[in-house]
Amino acid sequence: MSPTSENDYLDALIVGAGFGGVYQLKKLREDGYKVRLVDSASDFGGVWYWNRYPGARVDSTVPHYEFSDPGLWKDWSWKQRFPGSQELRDYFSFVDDKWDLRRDTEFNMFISQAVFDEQNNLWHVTGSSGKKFVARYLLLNTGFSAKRHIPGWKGIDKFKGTFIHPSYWPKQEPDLRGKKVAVIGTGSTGVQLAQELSQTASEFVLFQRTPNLALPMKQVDFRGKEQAMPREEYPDLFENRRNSFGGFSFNFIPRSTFEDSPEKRNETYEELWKHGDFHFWLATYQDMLFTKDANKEAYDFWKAKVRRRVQDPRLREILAPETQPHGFGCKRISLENGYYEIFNQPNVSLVDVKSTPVVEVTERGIKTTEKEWEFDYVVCATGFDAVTGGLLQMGIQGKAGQPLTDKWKDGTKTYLGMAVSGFPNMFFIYGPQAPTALCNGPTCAEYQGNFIVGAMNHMKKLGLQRIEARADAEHLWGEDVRKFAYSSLLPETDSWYMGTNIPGKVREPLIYLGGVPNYYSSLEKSLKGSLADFHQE
Ligand code: N01
Repeated sequence: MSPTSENDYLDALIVGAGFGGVYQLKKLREDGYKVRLVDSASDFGGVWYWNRYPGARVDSTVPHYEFSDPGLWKDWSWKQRFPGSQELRDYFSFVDDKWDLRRDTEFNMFISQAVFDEQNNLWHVTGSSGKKFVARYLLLNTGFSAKRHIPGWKGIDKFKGTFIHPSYWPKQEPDLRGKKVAVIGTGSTGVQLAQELSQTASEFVLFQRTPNLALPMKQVDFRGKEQAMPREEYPDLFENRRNSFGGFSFNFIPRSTFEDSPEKRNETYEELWKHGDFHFWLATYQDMLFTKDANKEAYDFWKAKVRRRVQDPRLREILAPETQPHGFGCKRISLENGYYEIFNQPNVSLVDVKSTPVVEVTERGIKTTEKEWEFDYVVCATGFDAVTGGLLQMGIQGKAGQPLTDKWKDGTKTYLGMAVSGFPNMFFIYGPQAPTALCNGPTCAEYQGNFIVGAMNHMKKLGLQRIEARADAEHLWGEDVRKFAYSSLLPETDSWYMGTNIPGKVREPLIYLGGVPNYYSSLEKSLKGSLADFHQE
């Protein structure tokens, strides 16, 4: 491959126009780099561009879920404590105006190939329509849910109604009044959809394989000038994120569950419950995710709360079983608003697909081992090839033409959850082996984005052109990821955290569970140590 002309050359090509991508575009331009941002969507927002299904909303509170730049938050007010997806798209539009992003962005551009040119230390990247880019750095900000998952049921193409994955929800809202609607899947998406669609469809059927141990969201609508907290407290909140396990302003209680008396423990649980948000998950006793007895105690409290909200004893047992179905909080926690009450409505049915699995999709609907259900709409909320799928679908080839799919065929290997040995000048954020989806999008975007910008500045200062994670550093990072994961209860539960939601995918901990403080200090240590954990040329 030949070097490129001055005109075509980019210091960095950024892929993905969500929180990560727009942050890097801003920071790198400020530091004088020639940068281009591309996205397969037709506007900013990343996951919020795609997630426009009824009820889609974030499950982190603001101001946790926004950038820490005072130039933004001083002029932005939210309508709700947990904003909906339209409000998040409005926020991106506001950020675009403030940071002047659009002039360096190309939309409707899916990256289908990226090949590293070892001779010139450049990435040659191909986008849809054959467009070529040549960049020193390839910065992947494709998020953890860029690749949809639809199970391979036969007959999907025969269905006469509408069969849709929720992240392709049409911009023109379909009218579901008087319609028979199914949702398959009870992850965060399925729960949010069920709450909404059960209110409009004439018949609504939810297909559940595993109960979602969802927590009350406790949404708040802000009135007048009201916001989640006074703006003068924002800087402290942003500063403190790095001190909390999940990157929030709250942290685990520094006590174990059974150190408290049953009365005191109940009082504590009630307080956490009342607060809503992720408090019953990430602000609870420090041993809840690590010790079986502690975990069961939390489940029993949850179960008692939920069971009394469901009238039908049969449904109660499917939704909140007497026997704990899996580790509490070991699948990604979802936040609900009236989810359990919908099962008391006459137009709502719940199908337990563990006891009556889906056999096929038919012309008229869904056939389970028990019966054929008829629908006008089937919404397939079966999730994503999460965390790694988005990265692996881009045709990335590193040194000696090695495909990333080949490098990761027996398991994911990264350094700091951001770089891969054999793939120089390539960084990604919000991917595997980082605190992804534990620590939220904007927080990771800033911490990981600052690291990338710091690394690029370091290279520029030394006049170097190639940076690559060392294989030994990568190996040790993998060990650390596994050490933290296996000290917790999470690996015992099937979930996308472990890659088990995709048939054939390697079962492995995909998320760094050392917590944000440990992760943050690893990034700091690497930068302060002049990136000695990377080969530099
Ligand atoms: O996907 P999921 P999601 N037959 O993988 C079921 C974030 N998010 O889109 O649990 C029948 O969680 C599957 O069943 P099981 C958030 O981080 C955030 O809901 O594997 N069912 C499960 O119930 C979240 O965790 C927000 O047994 C099948 C469901 O489909 C992540 O995105 C909103 C099946 C998939 O759940 C992904 O959430 C939305 C089959 N063959 C998403 N295959 C907020 O901010 C799968 N399922 C609130």
